[in-house]
Amino acid sequence: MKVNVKNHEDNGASNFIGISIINGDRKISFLNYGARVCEWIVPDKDGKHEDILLGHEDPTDYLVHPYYFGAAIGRTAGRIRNGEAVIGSTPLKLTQNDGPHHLHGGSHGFDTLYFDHEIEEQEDRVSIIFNSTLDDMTDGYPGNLDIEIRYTYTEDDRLTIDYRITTDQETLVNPTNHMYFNLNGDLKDDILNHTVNFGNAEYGKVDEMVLPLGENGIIKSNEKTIAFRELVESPDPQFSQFNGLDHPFMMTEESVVLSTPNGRSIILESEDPVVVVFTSNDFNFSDATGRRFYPYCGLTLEAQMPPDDINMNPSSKTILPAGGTFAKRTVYQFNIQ
Ligand code: FUC
Repeated sequence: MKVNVKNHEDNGASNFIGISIINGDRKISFLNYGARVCEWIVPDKDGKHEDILLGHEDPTDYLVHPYYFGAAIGRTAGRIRNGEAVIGSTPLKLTQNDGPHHLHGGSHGFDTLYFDHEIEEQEDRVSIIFNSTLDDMTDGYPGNLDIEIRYTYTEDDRLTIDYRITTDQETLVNPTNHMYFNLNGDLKDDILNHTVNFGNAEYGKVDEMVLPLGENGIIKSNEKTIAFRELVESPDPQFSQFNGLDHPFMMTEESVVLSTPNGRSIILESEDPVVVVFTSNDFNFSDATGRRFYPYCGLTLEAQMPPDDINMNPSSKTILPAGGTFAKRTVYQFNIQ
């Protein structure tokens, strides 16, 4: 395996550093800004190599498009109702960056940080270790935070994400990753031809601003694998309200399998209780290099604790005590079938 590091200083984008891992004819690329996964080039069953992630060639695009492409998300993924939460007896007032609500850690979330990086190379694997910090009360969260996000890519095309977060004061932590997959490759078709196996396909119902209602729904399907077309075009008001998905699905097994007719699949392995699936329902824009992003051009598989857990669950595990360390692992395994 080989590693290439590209400093984008030469084109005026002074703070951007791109890192690519080359695994034979496969390649995965990262960016220090937001500790992002930007590109993942893999073959299909006919040996055609294409990118299965949504990303931008010009890193300055990540500054202007608000969709968190490939980014690390934190301190807390998803929305917190009205930006309000109480930990212990301390009321928090978090940045309201999504109407009245708090979304994906606020305006200075992990996606906006320029991470330092280290590279560890071994024979069958490469790790990129991104480190950054957030100051006490940034976006209203107590605690100076140390953030380490370690991506490890192994020869068998397995991307492991290890999160390690420490705080000096009691705070909230619920990180995830916001890669958008399109296994058709190079965005050439939408994700409606993808299928997913969520186990029993129980999901959390949400209101019109994507806040949890505290009730679950079950997707009734004759097949164990559900077609995205069936979900996105469903007359169920839960899905028709967004013309697609923006919902937490319960992890009933330890993995979720995403597949396409071209043989590519991704298996998400996680110990988190939910995976949030967003199907880019409202996308309609082009980036600096003219790449066009359209409705259903990608979907996320965001492994995490439930959104707004702090307000929904009296024993929420999203509270990290002073001096505590949060650690979790999420794995995305690429396969060809
Ligand atoms: C997902 C969704 C949000 C938002 C964002 C870009 O995580 O839950 O609704 O649109 O991505």
